[in-house]
Amino acid sequence: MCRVVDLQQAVLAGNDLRARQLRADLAARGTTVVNLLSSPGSGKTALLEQELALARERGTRIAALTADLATENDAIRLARSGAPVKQVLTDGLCHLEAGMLARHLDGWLPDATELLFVENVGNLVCPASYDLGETLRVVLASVTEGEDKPLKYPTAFGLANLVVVTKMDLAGPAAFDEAAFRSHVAQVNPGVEVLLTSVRGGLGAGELLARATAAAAGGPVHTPVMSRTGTAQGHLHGHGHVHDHEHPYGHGAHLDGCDGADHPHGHGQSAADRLAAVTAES
Ligand SMILES: Nc1nc2c(ncn2[C@@H]2O[C@H](COP(=O)(O)OP(=O)(O)OP(=O)(O)O)[C@@H](O)[C@H]2O)c(=O)[nH]1
Ligand SMILES: [Zn+2]
Ligand SMILES: [Zn+2]
Ligand SMILES: [Zn+2]
Repeated sequence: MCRVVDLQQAVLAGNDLRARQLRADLAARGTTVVNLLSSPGSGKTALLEQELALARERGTRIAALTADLATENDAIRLARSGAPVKQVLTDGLCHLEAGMLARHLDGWLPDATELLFVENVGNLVCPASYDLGETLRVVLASVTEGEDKPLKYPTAFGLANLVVVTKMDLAGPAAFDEAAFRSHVAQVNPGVEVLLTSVRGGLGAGELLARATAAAAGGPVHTPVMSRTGTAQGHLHGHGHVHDHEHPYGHGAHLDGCDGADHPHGHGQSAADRLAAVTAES
């Protein structure tokens, strides 16, 4: 079991290295990456469709890459904005990695792209552990998912530079408790901004684009507490052992249903956490 944990650490460290390289390469060509994470169906593509269209109207040089397990539906939707769009089929892998992203950008990403939005695979667990060289990591949650999600997925929410609530038009019928949601976000990520949006009715339209544009211009970006207390590489891996070891999808489900044992999703951001993980899993 120790070997498995070590392997997970090694894979994540390898990803970190490639992510740092990618971040530097993209910075050199003037491109800022925004990484969008959420559960399946939270509304990543819908929000992106809206923000891409606005960006095009304003003349912002924007592009989008969307990752999906199996279909090209999202790319077809996003391409209607007229922005360059690329679909990555992950063939069952439930997250993107920095090396994969770099390969897909190579020869595709138009020169002078200011903003690249990356829609990660719909999954709140392991995409959180993979830095993609982004400047802004945005975690979305729709009002129908429940106010407790920040506590159940502390790594995803804890490492976000920005949190976006989607489908606010359904807040009433869903009895969404905004105060509770905000308080849960603040527990795992104090100080992070929570944006309220709806693509039906346009609440918060253009706000994500504005945050991305500001970050691209070198404006201040929220630094999550978790990233400061993370590993030597400067960010935390794995499932965020802030609370009890939560695995909503479970390890078994993840390994069986996802991409097998070659898909480590690290545990343990410190020696103590690593020890706890080994003890718990052996
Ligand atoms: N009422 C309402 N529905 C929305 C809103 N945003 C998205 N939806 C709906 O929610 C469903 C899922 O939206 P998507 O944009 O496909 O979600 P996604 O996060 O991209 O999904 P995956 O790529 O599968 O992870 C669609 O039926 C959308 O029409 C919103 O603001 N209000
Ligand atoms: Zn989508
Ligand atoms: Zn995965
Ligand atoms: Zn795990």
